[in-house]
Amino acid sequence: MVKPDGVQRGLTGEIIKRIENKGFKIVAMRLSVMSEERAKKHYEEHVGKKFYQALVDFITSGPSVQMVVEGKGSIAAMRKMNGATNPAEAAPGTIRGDLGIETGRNVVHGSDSPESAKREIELHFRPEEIVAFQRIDEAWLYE
Ligand code: DAT
Ligand code: MG
Repeated sequence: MVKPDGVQRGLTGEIIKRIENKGFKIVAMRLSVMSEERAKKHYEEHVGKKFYQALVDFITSGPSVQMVVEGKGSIAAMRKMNGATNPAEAAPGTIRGDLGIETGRNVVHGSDSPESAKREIELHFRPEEIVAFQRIDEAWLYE
């Protein structure tokens, strides 16, 4: 997901470009302002933490771009491409390392495991919104 700071800063295209250039496939995508109810479900693992309410307020503060990214190893690879949670500690070359400054404005979200990816995909998309298609370059991406 491109978070509201990323959308407001005009970084959506840059982030999509990195995903596409890597060779991954965006099989579902939507721009929307996340409802409070959905945001609370999205971040339910953080209930009770001191930053939880600020996180929910931030993620619902404007449009974000939710995506389903498909490809071999895509969950772990997207986490690496996103970089460390705190942009100050994120390596150069990562989205957060290149494009962010503070933890509470770290530009992107990525699912952290197959289980959370499944949960988050089901939270944000209906099955019919996920589109199966082949990239024309797949023979050159996979051996
Ligand atoms: P990540 O987004 O890298 O998966 P996370 O799941 O631990 O990180 O936390 C979710 C978001 O919550 C994170 O992107 C930014 C915010 N956050 C995490 N730790 C924080 C902290 N110590 N202070 C403020 N915001 C924090
Ligand atoms: Mg997380």
